[in-house]
Amino acid sequence: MRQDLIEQARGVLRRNDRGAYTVPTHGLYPFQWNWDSALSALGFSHFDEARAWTEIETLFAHQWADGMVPHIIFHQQDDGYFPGPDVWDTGRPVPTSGITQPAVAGFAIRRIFDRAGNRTLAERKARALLPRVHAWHQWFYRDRDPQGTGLVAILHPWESGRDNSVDWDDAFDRVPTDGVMPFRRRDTAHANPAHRPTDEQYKRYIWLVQHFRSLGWDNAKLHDASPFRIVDPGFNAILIRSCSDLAGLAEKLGEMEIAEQSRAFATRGIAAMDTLWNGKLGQYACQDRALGALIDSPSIGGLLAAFCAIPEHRAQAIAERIGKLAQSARFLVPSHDPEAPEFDSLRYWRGPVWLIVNYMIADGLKNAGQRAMSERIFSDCIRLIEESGFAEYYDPITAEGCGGGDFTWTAAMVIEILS
Ligand code: 9YW
Repeated sequence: MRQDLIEQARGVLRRNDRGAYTVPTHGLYPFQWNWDSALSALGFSHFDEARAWTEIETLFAHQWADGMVPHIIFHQQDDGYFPGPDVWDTGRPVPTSGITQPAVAGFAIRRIFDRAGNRTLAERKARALLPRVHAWHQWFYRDRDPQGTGLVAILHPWESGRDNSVDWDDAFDRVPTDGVMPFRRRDTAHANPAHRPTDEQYKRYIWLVQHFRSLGWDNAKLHDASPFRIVDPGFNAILIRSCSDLAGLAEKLGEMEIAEQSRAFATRGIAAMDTLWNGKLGQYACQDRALGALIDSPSIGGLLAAFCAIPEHRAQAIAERIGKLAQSARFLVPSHDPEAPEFDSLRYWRGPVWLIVNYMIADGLKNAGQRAMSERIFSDCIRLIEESGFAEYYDPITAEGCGGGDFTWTAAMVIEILS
């Protein structure tokens, strides 16, 4: 059974492999996505280490001069996705988007390095990637935390990877829609519109893209010029974890300057995370940086905080909080609290379960000694696969598979969990 699932998952990765990068799924997402690639590399690393390194190398081959690593790389022409390269208009030789995504690459290369069978290859690849990943982290703390708070802001919901989370609703109301060019969505031709973000949200996504484009994609300007500036605990936890993993890797490779600076980012970040603790919700929560206030939204972003080394009592509180969610969700971890009025079991990031986020939460809880909850989450991932295959995401109550099928990072997580 277990070997069977691993074989099936490998098949998904092979089918979505375009040679030097993988697409998240055929049709809906025909390009390379940033955090998809880094997490998918974990899956490849169990049966083809060279291919795993290539996945991340291709991503970093498209890093911008300022250190930013874009969220989409448009390797080839495909009209099946909106917004395409013409809308972004970032002026890159191989077109890319102009925003970023969660910084999982540092974590991924450390994990692939640590367990690599081919040590010579791993050392060569890691040594070459190390300064590039570090430059991305430096970019984050320079351009997305200009006040030096220790925490970075996202400027677009797509950066979080949790496109239509309830977390953004209030802040999104302040994003205008006037002057948005007329457009035709493509996602709703591939997936059920009732499971996707709304047209109103899409107008605001595009308004922000047009606004940043009008500023010449100059990252030194975008932070202060964006009406949407959110400090997401999940996003920051991923960056912090990657900084501390990169510090360990740099030490092993004798790159002491990178090690020291990465360690300093992580230490400062972990201390600052506590400003996002929302006692009322019993979990971390987003902060609206434009208003300077915490957002009362019980989403998975606040639980993903467990991916970095938060204090033990906080990790325990997160495990308890997830235990409460299990009273109304059959499958952990719903992306929004099922008891909250905005919960929608099928609509993308407003309720469904995503295996990649589950994996990161469970990994963090395991490190924090919360073994029982960690194992429960890992086993729910496999139960979902057994019931509904390799979907993009799942209804936490019925286990229905939603969005795109044959999904790369879902398959990668199965290999990672079962291997
Ligand atoms: C979109 C590819 C991406 C993920 C994101 C997810 C979705 C793309 O798909 O966004 O156009 O909505 O929200 O996290 O990287 O799998």
